[in-house]
Parts: sequence; structure tokens; C-alpha cells
Amino acid sequence: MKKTRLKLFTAVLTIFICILSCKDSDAQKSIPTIKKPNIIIIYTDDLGYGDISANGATEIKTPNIDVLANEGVRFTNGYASSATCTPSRYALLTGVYPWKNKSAKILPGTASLIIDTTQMTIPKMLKTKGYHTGIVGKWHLGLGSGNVNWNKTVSPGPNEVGFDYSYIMAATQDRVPTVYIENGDVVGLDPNDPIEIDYKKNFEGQPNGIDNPELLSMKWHHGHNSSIVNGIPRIGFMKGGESAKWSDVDMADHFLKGAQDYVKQHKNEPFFLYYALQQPHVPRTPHPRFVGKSGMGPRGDVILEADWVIGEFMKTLESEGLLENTLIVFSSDNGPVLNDGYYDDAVEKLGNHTPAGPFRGGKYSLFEAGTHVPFITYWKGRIQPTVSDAMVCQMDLLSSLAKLIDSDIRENDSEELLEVFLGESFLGRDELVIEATSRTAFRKGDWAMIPPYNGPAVSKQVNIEIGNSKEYQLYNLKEDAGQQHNLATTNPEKLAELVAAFKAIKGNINTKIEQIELH
Ligand code: NG6
Ligand code: CA
Repeated sequence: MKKTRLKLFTAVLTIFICILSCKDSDAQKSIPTIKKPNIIIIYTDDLGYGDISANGATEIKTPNIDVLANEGVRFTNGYASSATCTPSRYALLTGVYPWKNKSAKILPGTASLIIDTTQMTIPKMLKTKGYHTGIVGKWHLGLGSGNVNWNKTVSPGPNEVGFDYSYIMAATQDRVPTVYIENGDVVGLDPNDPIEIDYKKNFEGQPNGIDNPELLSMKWHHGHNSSIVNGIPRIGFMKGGESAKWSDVDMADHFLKGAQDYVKQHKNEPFFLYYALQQPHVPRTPHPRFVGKSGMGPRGDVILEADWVIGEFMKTLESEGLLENTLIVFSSDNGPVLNDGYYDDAVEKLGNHTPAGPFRGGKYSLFEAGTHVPFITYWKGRIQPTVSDAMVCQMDLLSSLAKLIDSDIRENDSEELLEVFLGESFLGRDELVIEATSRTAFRKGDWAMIPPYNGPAVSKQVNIEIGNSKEYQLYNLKEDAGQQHNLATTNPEKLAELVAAFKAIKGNINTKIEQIELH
């Protein structure tokens, strides 16, 4: 009797152990160890679609960017949300159309933060899944909440909208304050030489670009005639902060080091880095190593410099063993401009180079070149080399990256296109509203529609066709990438279709100009 009981007990125990162990191995099968990929956005400033050799440039070589393009997904229909910086960056980080925020316009260095601190952002979304988040480079989304005191910790700023670490320039290289700011504090500031900033009037006794041409190493063409820093006249007046002022020619090396240090410090945890380069925005100040190297003047030289820093940064990712577990997104905040306010030979030495590639217009324009920018995704061993014609927008990254890391967070304007970004699908967006200096236009399928706008057809200052016309404009981009043939009158059905779809998205939000112009 005892023996039978023992046998029965042993049998039950064996079955029990088996069930347990079977369950265990099943569990191992269904939950693979998920290693969260690092995410890096490399964002250039004013780089045109045609400024990289991977997109067809022949007069300039960008071998390091080309590696990303040729070994990743090279998008031929990749868009910034706007033809200027602040709105594009706003949309990139929030996944929200910039024309929904009245403050998303080119900002002075004294502007308040334009991202509401309760707004979802890419870094905030990533933090919900344990990411460490950092920004190194250009910010230009405003700081503080009015009357910033640059001599105290400046807040709110990037650290209040999702970044654990920030090392930034406040606005642009041509705007004061010309200092770096780390987690809200001006780097290298001497408290006995406090910084004062004013965008309206100069401080008594301070030189400026108009009255002191003898102090200038770079001449201004339009705007850019306020305070002089390092021989370069800027936008806005600045006094004090001598020890904190940046060196323009070292800026690329400086941000590179910041980006390298960041990834080295955070390589053992999932991280997100927004690496926002300053090139080729004005003032173009290549390090002496690059001066004269492009034969195109400073604009070409700083593109070579930008390409070089990207190569160095990639070497760091490789030597730290991070490449196979890192998704890299490369793009530009808006299209190209040659003379953006300084005499720097960008026009004179352009030669046969075509910064806008096949597109019409440039920075500030509703024509394609304003927003149709270089766009690349790269992930060694995960993304196959692909050329994708799918339409994607930087605004789509928020929802798509959320999907990548298993987050449910989505924004309405931000389409979830993860498979497209990974080169596994070619079904991109169907529609997109683009913005340029408070005007908007529309892309749908192969078509582009620009509503009528008053104003000059060509901006005299920058000599760019900005898209204004008294008539509707309609282009078939598949057949006419250069937007030479306005089909608005010959194809009224298509025009009506696009106008209706455009109005359905834009509704009554911030449509003051269109209410006058659109019937
Ligand atoms: C414009 C500046 C231009 C550039 C631009 C911002 C003048 C006349 N022009 O107002 O030089 O700084 O703002 O560029 O001041 S962006 O890429 O940051 O949008
Ligand atoms: Ca820009």
C-alpha cells in the first residue's frame, strides 16, 4: 500500500515538474530578451536635398552621409514639416503640425519656450520606457517664460520637455546669446561679467555691425548688423559674458565631442540622442581644417565639415559596439539657402552645384525645395539598403518610434510608419500639409497644391521663389518634380480634390491668410 502511494506520488511529482519546466521553456520562447534600440536623430540646419552626393550631388562629396544613405533607407520623398527651423523642430519633437501653434515661427534668442511642458514629445515618450534622453546642438524652440535671466539657471527649456541632458545653443549661430547652455546654465560664465541681451536696442558704448565695419571679419548683407561677436555681426544685442562666448570655428568639433561623450556615458542603457548640427546655416564658419576644401566657399566647406563630424561620430558608435543596436535618422530642418544675410561667396562660388536637387525654391518656400529634404534611416544589420519613394515626414517619427519601443503613445498628426522607416513597407503618407513663413500648402499622392497668396513671388533678400501667386498652383510631382507646369486650370477636378482634402485637415485653425485667399 505504502509502495503504491509512493509510486503515485512520484508520478504526480514528475508530471508536475514536467508541466513547470515545459511552461518555462514556452515562456522563454514567447518572450525573447528585448534589447531596446538606441535612437539617434542627426539633424542638419538648412541642408538641401541636393547637397549630399547620395542624392545626386556631383560637385561636392559627402562620403559619410552617403554611407548612411546607401546602407540604410534613402527616402526620395522625405519632408520637414516647415521651410524654416523653429516650426520644423517643433513638429519633429511633438509630432504636431507646427501651424497649430501660433508661436512656432522663427524665434529670437529671447523667446519663451514654445513647447507646452504638458505636451508629449519624443524624449518624453521614450522616457516612459526607460530611455535616457539627451540633446546636443541647436535648440531654437525658446527658453524660459519671458525675460530670461541668463545669469541664473534658464528654465523651462529642453530639460522640462523630456530631455534628461541638454547641451545647446539657444537659438541660431547668427543670434545672441552666443554661448552654450548645459542643463539650463550658461557654460563658462563669469558671475562678475553678467550677460545682458536685448533684441531691440544696443547697450550704451557697445559696437555694432552698422557703425563699426572696421571690427568685422564677415560682412552682413541683410539683417545681422547688431552685436559683433568674434568679428561676426549677429542678430540681437549682447553685453557681457565674455568668458562664455563660443568659438565659431570650433563649434562643430565642440558639438561632436558633446555627442560622443553622451553616447559613451549612456551606452549601457537605452538612450536617445538628438544631435542637432549647426551647419550649413549662417554664419558659415568652417574650422581652418576645412577652409577652401570644397572650392565652393564657406557653405561648401561647412558641408564637408558636417559630413566629417558625422563620420567621426559613426566611428565612436562603432568602437563602442553600439551600431547594431542603434537606429539613426538623418535629415534637415528645411531646404537650402545661399545668401541668408552675409557676404560669404555662397552665390559667387556655387558653380554647377544644385543644393535643392531637382526641386524649385529653397528655404522659406512653399515650393518643394523648402521642405523636401534629405531623409535617411540607418540601422546596421537591421535595415537593408533601400531606396524608398514613400512619402514620410519628420512629424511621423513620434508615433513610429513609439511603435518601435512598444509604447501606445500616438499623436494624431504623426502617422505611425515604422515599417516604412525600417524599409519594410513602401506605404507612406498619402497627404501632408507643409508650412513656410506662416503660409501652408498641400501634398497628396503625386500632387502638390499651393493656394493663392499675396506677396512677392521671389524674396528679394534671399533670391528664392517662395511660392506666392495670385492663382492656385497645382503640380504633378511625378512628372514635374521641378514644378514648372501649373495644371490648376487644365485639371480643375484634381485641384478641387486637393483643395477639399486640404481644407478638411486645416479646418479653421490659423487660416487667416487662406480665409482671405481661399474661396
Ligand atoms: C532669418 C534670418 C536668417 C536666419 C533665419 C532663421 C535675417 C534677415 N534673416 O530671419 O539669417 O537666421 O531667420 O533660420 O535676419 S532658421 O533656419 O533658423 O529658420
Ligand atoms: Ca534651418
